[in-house]
Amino acid sequence: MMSGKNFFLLSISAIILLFSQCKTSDDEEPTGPQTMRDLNVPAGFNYNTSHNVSVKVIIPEGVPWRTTYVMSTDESNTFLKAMPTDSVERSMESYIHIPTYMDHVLIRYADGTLCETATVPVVNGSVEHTLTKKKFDATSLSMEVDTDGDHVIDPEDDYPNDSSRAYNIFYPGGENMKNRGTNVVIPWASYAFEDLWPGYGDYDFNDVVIDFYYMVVVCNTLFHGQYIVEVHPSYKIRAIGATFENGFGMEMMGIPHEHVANIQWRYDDGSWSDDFSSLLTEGYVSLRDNNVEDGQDDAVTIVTDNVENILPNPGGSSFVNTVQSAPYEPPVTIHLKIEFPWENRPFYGCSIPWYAYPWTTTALCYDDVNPFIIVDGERGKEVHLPDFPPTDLVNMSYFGTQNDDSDPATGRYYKSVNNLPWAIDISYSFEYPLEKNDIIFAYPEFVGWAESGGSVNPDWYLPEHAEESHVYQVP
Ligand SMILES: [Ca+2]
Ligand SMILES: [Ca+2]
Ligand SMILES: [Ca+2]
Ligand SMILES: [Ca+2]
Repeated sequence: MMSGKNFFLLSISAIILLFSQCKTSDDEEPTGPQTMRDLNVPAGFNYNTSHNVSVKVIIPEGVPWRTTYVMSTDESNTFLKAMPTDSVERSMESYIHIPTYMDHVLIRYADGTLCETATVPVVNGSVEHTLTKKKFDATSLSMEVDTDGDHVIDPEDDYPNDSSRAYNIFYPGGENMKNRGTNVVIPWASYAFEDLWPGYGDYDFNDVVIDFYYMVVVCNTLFHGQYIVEVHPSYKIRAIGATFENGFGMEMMGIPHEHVANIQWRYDDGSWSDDFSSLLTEGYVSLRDNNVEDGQDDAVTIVTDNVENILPNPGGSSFVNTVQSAPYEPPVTIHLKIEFPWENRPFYGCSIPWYAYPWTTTALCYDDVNPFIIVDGERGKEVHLPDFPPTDLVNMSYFGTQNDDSDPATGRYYKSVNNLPWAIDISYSFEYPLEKNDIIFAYPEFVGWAESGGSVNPDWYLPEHAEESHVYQVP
């Protein structure tokens, strides 16, 4: 039987043991990064969650020229629609812009009755496939009508009565091949900004959260590629976790401002308008006649000069949709239509936008889209995605100050000395972190992704990888 004294000593030992165990687990905790600022990110990493992938498809002998579709393997998304580009090699060559985690795509020719539909791997940034001919009834093919004569048969033509338009092509992806009617489902992607640049912020990446998709209207040629007729960016302002009043704009890099004929905008339920005065109320943005921003060589559109005018503070709080207990404000979408000047003349089977001549879908691509915020009403203070250059109106004196380690001479922009960004482009409408919740706690897989330069956890931002207690939940 245990004496009172022994029991006392045993209890003390147990308490000491318990205490030392607690101490051990306390000691172990700080081994991981405690903030985003602790990360060691390779210098060349650009935080891309998506990338360009070249596509080459060989079409068998005896198969008529039809549209090739490149889709996600579950067929929920269409990344490309294109007619053949080489009659001798019988090939269709183009590119797609897809999430880096996507390792296979689906290739379908026409409606799938002429060639076998195939799942094809993405290897080293390219997709190559030789189609296999199916047995088909040639007499039924002669029934296919091309009403507008642009070489795209009516069932494949998004504009069957318009020879100057053939397809709507979407990033991050459009709905399935029947691309008309009211059942259009378009996925969104997200831009997320930190607004204390050139100083570090708290890396909750919710100071401005804007979802987006881009629709490009192309005209089709047979064997001469695709030409851009219009660009339709759509921006959904979801959250403002900031006290600053920030603007938002987008530069089309390399497109001279005079190559844009006009820009119009509308809300979801509104009609197209030339008048930007209700979006630009702060007095620091001036527009040219074609609604691009004045003072810029390239075509720059300012969507709003103060996101808070579009998505007001509910109940006077300075944060919108980043504090779970605060009232929810439904996101507001602004659609833009950027038109290129026209010269209506037949060219390889369609009418080509004149200035848009060089702007094939390979010449103007996703990598030329340069979104940015304008910080707190100061036109010269912009925050861009890492390694994207500022516009002509930026105040260059901020670069290299505080935590910014930009080097304009080498094209290094908006990165800190340990290569942290102030903005990220996520190829999915992500559940952004709650106010003042560091993204490395909201998305623990972000750490390995960033520190490996993107080679592991490429889908860190999908909802199944979110820590629910650290992300904002739409009520
Ligand atoms: Ca047609
Ligand atoms: Ca057409
Ligand atoms: Ca922040
Ligand atoms: Ca914030």
